[in-house]
Amino acid sequence: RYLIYDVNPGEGFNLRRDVYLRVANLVKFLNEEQPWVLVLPPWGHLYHWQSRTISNSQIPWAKFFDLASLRKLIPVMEFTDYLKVTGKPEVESAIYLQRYKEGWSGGHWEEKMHERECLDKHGFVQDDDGLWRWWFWGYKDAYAIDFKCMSVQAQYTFLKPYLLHNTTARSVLLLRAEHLIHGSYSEWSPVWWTARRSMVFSQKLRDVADQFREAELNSDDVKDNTVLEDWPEMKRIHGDAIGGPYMAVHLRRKDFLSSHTKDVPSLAGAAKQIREKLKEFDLNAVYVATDAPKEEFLELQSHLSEFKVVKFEPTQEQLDDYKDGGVAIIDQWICAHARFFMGTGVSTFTFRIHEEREILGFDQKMTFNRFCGDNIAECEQPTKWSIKYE
Ligand SMILES: Nc1nc2c(ncn2[C@@H]2O[C@H](COP(=O)(O)OP(=O)(O)OP(=O)(O)O)[C@@H](O)[C@H]2O)c(=O)[nH]1
Ligand SMILES: *[C@@H]1O[C@H](CO)[C@@H](O)[C@H](O)[C@H]1NC(C)=O
Repeated sequence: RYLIYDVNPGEGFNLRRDVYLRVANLVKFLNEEQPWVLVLPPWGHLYHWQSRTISNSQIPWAKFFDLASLRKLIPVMEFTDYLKVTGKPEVESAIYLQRYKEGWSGGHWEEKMHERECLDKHGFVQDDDGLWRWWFWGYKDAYAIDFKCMSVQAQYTFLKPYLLHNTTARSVLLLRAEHLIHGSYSEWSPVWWTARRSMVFSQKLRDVADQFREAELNSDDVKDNTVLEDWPEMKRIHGDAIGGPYMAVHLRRKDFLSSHTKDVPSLAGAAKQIREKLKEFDLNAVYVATDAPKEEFLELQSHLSEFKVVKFEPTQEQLDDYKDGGVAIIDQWICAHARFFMGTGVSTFTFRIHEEREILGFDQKMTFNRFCGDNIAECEQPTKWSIKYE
């Protein structure tokens, strides 16, 4: 049987990666009883998909992740392969997950799910033949035979008996999968980490990032003790990884400048915090991952003129090939290999780097650090280990 899923169009790349873990683990638990395959939803900028070319919006997972590694956790296939294998652009049952209209009754949280009237704009429309049409990531022929809305308040494991016993559909599409929470299998659980470890970046993107590390930052895995092994075999303890002779930062700007003023310093403030750490660890190079426009990067560089300050700048050709997601992954991979890392509080992008460094085996003191806003007295260090839930 096939489980397909989708996430709220408003969610960013890095939160979507966390939703993958929930659905992947659901499929892992389903496979204890019955063979299920997880069908991977094509990547794309869902908000803007109409203004983009189809080839730009239907990005396969293999562009970003190593499918052989994902498959060491559960069987996965791309949506295009699902269409080929099943021979028709059909999903038997589409289930749109939603909240309960009445909220939490009595402030008491319990796991539950019930078929209910639809509360949100879901985009499913029944055609003259009774088939449910939806945008299906731009695969316009696709349809669902059955569609329903389901109020749900549960961790993902709660869907297992439902999928096994309440529905006989061979293919089930779960919409708004971010409604399912990790619950007891959150990031303190080995179940969470095992799935997280399987999300290895694609070889190609890792190679690009590794070449940059070598050419610009004098960093290579053997010297740095960061050789990546097959993830199920890989055993590291904190402090095993040394990292390259550079510091890396994730400096989240753009919307965070107004929405998280306590977490984001001015560029001069950021430079001051970077300088202190470079001196503390006797390093002279810093890698900058940021969503800031070029002028801001240049300004940061000018505040740190006595040091080497670099970032990965894709050529237009590289950007067309790797896409925004690939460039973000290259940034994350380079940050994950630095001797010392400083991120931005509450950014999911930073959390993903923390996790990568945990997997590689860095001392936690070298990972859980963050920028403090200018003149902010209480700026918690080490940064809290926290994942943003729906
Ligand atoms: N390449 C690159 N992109 C970044 C960086 N920081 C943020 N972004 C982009 O900014 C956007 C916001 O972050 P997302 O990846 O969507 O994740 P999110 O869940 O919205 O994360 P936060 O908003 O940071 O909590 C995405 O398009 C990122 O790719 C960075 O350092 N490098
Ligand atoms: C699933 O089936 C069980 C047993 O028949 C029933 O009690 C339950 O309400 C069903 N769940 C949903 C969400 O329909």
